[in-house]
Amino acid sequence: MNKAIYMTVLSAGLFFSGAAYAEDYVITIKNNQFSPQELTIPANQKVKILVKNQDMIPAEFESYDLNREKVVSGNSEIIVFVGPLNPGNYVYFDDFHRDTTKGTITAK
Ligand SMILES: [Cu+2]
Repeated sequence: MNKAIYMTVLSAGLFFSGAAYAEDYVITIKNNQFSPQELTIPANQKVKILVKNQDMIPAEFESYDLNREKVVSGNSEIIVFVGPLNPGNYVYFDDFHRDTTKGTITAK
């Protein structure tokens, strides 16, 4: 096939592989609290999580269990991919507010 058609097929393939992710999940930060504090996601699947910071000050979404660390500026959002995870509980926290801002992701 010619190159233009090949590129179209290739990008269609990328598009459909994008659709293979589980639905998007949202974690919101407001008043130094995660919401929900306990998020349940499917095990054994890659999951896309939108982390929205509705506070004016920056936060850092961090998890040793998930091996993730990413700053979220005030009034902005980031995307974090996790998994595929074995069934279990995975702790995360705001590294800038460790004492107040914690949550758990449960994969099952
Ligand atoms: Cu950190």
